[in-house]
Amino acid sequence: MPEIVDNFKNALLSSDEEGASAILDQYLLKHTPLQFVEEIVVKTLDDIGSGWENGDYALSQVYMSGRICEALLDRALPDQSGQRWHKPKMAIALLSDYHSLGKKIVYSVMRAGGFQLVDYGRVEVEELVARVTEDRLEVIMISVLMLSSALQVKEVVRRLSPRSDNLKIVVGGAPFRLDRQLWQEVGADAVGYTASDALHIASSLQGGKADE
Ligand code: B12
Repeated sequence: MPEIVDNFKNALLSSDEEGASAILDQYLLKHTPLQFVEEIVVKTLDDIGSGWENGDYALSQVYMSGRICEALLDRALPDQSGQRWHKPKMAIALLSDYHSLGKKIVYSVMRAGGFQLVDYGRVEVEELVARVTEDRLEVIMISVLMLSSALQVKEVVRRLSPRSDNLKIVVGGAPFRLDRQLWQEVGADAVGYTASDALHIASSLQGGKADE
């Protein structure tokens, strides 16, 4: 494991937010915030999650690690970009899950990349289907971290399919990273494994111009 990942992990496990923050600042001298997310945060939290599963760490350490990463990324990821792409008409949601960090990151990265999208927050199937239909979305991005939540996408697809021909359902989150066929099994149109994948997918589905 590279030294920085090791140091970052130790800072998180000992709830040392100041130490973790100093590592972020040092990293940003030579890298982008998105690289920090993808090279350091996701790897470290994955590792802490496996450690918890093996009984090496307490749930409180997992919890504090998530909270510290959230605070750091609120500071590091820009939410603004001068111009916004209003097409495709898009929203992002966390489906039936309390693991909010992935959605938060994808939302910030999409905004920083110039896309306009609505944040539905945490929703259950019923509310998601209603909002997507009402807003006449062209793309819904769904983030999950629990396998049980990933399987709920099936129900979302089943209920939305007869209603909108133009809708694309894009999924992402750990269960899809771990099982590379799962997105097809739940009937999604596309999957992303990183926040930058979300940008590429949105660009490939885009038909309009920046208009703000
Ligand atoms: C931090 C964490 C928590 C924190 C969450 C804090 C928060 N505000 O998010 C807390 C402590 C609250 C928590 C609680 C629980 N957790 Co937890 N947690 C984790 C952990 C360690 C890291 C998750 C994380 O934030 N990763 C970092 C983010 C940035 O990664 P990400 O979500 O994958 O997102 C990236 C990509 O996937 C992608 N992406 C994400 N979404 C989308 C969407 C689209 C459209 C696209 C294109 C891309 C994309 O972009 C992101 C950036 O690159 C994982 C371990 C793991 N391997 O994932 C376990 C894990 C997810 N948790 C697990 C469990 C079991 C739980 C609990 C049930 C524990 C318990 N017994 O209470 C609860 C349940 C909460 C609930 N009901 O939802 C299990 C799930 C197992 C399973 N099979 O489903 C895991 C996998 C741990 C494990 N190895 O067992 N957890």
